[in-house]
Amino acid sequence: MIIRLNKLENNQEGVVKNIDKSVGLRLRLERLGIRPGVTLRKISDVGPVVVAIGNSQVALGRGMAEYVFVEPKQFRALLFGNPNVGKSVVFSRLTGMDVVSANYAGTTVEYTKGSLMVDGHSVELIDVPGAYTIDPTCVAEEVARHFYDDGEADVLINVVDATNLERNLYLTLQLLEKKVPLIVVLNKWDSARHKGVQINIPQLSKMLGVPVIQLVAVTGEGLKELRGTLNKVIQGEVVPPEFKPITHQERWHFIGHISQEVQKVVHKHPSFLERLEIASVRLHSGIALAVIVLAISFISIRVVGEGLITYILDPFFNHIYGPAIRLLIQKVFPFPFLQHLLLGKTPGFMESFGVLTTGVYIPLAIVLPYIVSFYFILGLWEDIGYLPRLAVLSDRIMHRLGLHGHAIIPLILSCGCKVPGVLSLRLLESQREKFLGLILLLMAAPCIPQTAMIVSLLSPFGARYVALVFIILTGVALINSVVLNMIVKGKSPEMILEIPSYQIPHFATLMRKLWLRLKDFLLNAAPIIVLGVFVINVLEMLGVLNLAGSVARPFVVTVLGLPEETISIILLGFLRKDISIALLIPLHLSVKQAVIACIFLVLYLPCLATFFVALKESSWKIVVKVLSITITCATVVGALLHVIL
Ligand SMILES: Nc1nc2c(ncn2[C@@H]2O[C@H](COP(=O)(O)OP(=O)(O)OP(=O)(O)O)[C@@H](O)[C@H]2O)c(=O)[nH]1
Ligand SMILES: [Mg+2]
Repeated sequence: MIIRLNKLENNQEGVVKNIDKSVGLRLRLERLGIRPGVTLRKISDVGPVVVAIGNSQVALGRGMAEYVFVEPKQFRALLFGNPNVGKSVVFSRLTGMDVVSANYAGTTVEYTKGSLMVDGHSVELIDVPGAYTIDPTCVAEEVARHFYDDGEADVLINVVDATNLERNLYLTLQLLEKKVPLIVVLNKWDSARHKGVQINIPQLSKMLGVPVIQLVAVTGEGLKELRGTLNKVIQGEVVPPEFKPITHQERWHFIGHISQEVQKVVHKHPSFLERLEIASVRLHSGIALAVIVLAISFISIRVVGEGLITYILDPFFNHIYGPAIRLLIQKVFPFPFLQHLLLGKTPGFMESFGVLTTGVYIPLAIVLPYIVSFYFILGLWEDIGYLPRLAVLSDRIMHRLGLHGHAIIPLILSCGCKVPGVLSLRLLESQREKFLGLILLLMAAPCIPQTAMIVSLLSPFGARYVALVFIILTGVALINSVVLNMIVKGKSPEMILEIPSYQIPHFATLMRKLWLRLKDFLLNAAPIIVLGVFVINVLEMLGVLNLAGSVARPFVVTVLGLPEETISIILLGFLRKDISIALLIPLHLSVKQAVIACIFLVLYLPCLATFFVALKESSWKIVVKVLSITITCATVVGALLHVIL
């Protein structure tokens, strides 16, 4: 946006773009330093407009200022802090934008930009990925370093975990060296109170030479003060810190001194949660708890998902939506071709393949209930802080697969959707681990829409067949990873992982996160399902599916023992794997064929979205390698099952 100079706010900076007046005026202004490309700050406009350029000030008549066009520079604030201190919650609170937060390090691996208004000034806020230091040791820290270096920040907001002052201050001291106004925010003040941690804020502020604020980001307590301080920085009332660079040793020394001076920890008896924290990472109690957690998750996902389908969605679709939509379409479009396209051939919601019947029913009545239940449970464990503990427990098994325990997080996320799963592979350090992690999550973890479809296809034959598919998938993925770990060169690094304290989840934050993930499904995935049903319908009407069938016949029919109609489904599965499994329903496969088809469709290729994310996160070479492995595995397993079952 380009505006006239006199329209710039006081104290706001702008870059001169153009001077639109006679050459004479332009030359005069240019001599005073006002020329295109120069950054100036407007100081006042009581009489003439006064601007500061570098160290000098220039006053120019209001009429003259009308002809100088500037692009206002947005005030830029960066949220820096260690992983898992609550930066994303602070970001959501300030900008009103929703970003995912969770109680483990590395939730944010990409930065997010948002904006907010502070007393009439527009501020751009960036949620920088968590970093322990600005000397990068992983991808997230490299992104943080990039923001530290680029010199565009007007203020740094350092979010600090108040329960962990010493460890967090290392980054704070590094940020102080940047000589950009800094606000230190002591977040999780509620947990600090609980744990008996007392911090003398005025003293800390004096020792660091910057404003320090206490905050409970999840409830918003202290947010007003943060905005107030931000406003002071905008008004130029907060000077950049004068802090001379010090060495690594000196930094730790200074931190020791600070915490001695400002922090007091009152001894409290270990709470129930603290005792649970210890039990969760010990061998026997840990495994017992993990079994309980997994059982609770599994049962609740199933009960909630099935409950929603049986008691709410199925009755709604069968008794209200179905009759209404059929009546409407038959009245409005009396053309058989269109009716076929929109409503399909048969009345059954799963078999008709009409855009408005099956196309709407699959995403909303079959997949959505499981998305709701899965992400609710996942969000709960995420916010309680259970996942890093599962990482500790699974470390030994994961080592057999060439990974360390932390890889359990991408794997669990992939059970919801592979896209965030692949993104969180950034948590892993070496290329080798990323490669092994990618293969493992592609093979072992069908996403929740796929799982929902497998359940709905196989449950009529009995729950044991659903279990069989998952046991085979897990077995194949494990064997494959063990073998790859032996073949692929290199060693995986040891695990260093921060384990956060358990905390009682904040219900509103939890629900916001659930809504964010549901919205993502409804806006991004559901329309593709509808589109997929449409494309399949058209291809079928044009006879393309039959043609494709005859080409791949020997492979599908002879090797996998599947009927010819599945060929087109396999070809289309790349678009959306969940509909590809739904497409099997009208074929009335035998139970053996259904099991083989499900396993083959899960294993052979990832869906299009996952494919592109994997490509972005790694390289062509790696993706091609990974896909050749998954296709080979799918074929071998399919063929073996055809012979064995
Ligand atoms: N008790 C308490 N919990 C908080 C507070 N602020 C954030 N949390 C929780 O702390 C956890 C981490 O929050 P995030 O916002 O994901 O942290 P982050 O700094 O963005 O973490 P990364 O993206 O991993 O660097 C979440 O479970 C939050 O609900 C707070 O003020 N009090
Ligand atoms: Mg974050």
